Amino acid sequence: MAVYIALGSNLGDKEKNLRDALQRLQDKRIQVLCVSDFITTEPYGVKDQPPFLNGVAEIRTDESPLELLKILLQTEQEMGRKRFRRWGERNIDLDLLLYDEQIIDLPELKVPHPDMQNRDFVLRPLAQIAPGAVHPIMGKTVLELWEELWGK
Ligand code: PH2
Ligand code: MG
Ligand code: MG
Repeated sequence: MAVYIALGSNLGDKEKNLRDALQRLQDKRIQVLCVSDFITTEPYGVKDQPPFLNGVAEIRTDESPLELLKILLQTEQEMGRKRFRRWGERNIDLDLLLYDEQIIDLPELKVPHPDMQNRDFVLRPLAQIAPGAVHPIMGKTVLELWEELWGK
């Protein structure tokens, strides 16, 4: 079983925010198995905002995908996240990318993350720690998706 989450921050002490989030997840019985390098990335989508620090982590948990989503959102709230605008600046963002090879299509949760194949700031760190992880809808590995994004 392999579950991957994305971490991002572009407000405040970004590295501290990512590390704080990982610690808070561990305090909630979520085992952090592996963490990618943190990379500085240009804002994607909404461009008039500060650069991001991004990374991904492999975690292990007994929580269901929906329970895990709740924990991720709760952790963002605990850390005082404010929502200024969609795709805008935030001190912490925790997104569920892959949950084994499950496909979930609910209004509140889509897994795999519906835009992950278009995001270098997700695929690059994910390819570092899980190049062979499979995207269950596209039927491709993370490494293949990353190479395709770069071939575009
Ligand atoms: N998150 C977004 C929108 N744009 N750009 C970068 N570089 N990194 C992010 O984490 C990010 C983004 C919405 O979640
Ligand atoms: Mg996000
Ligand atoms: Mg999010």
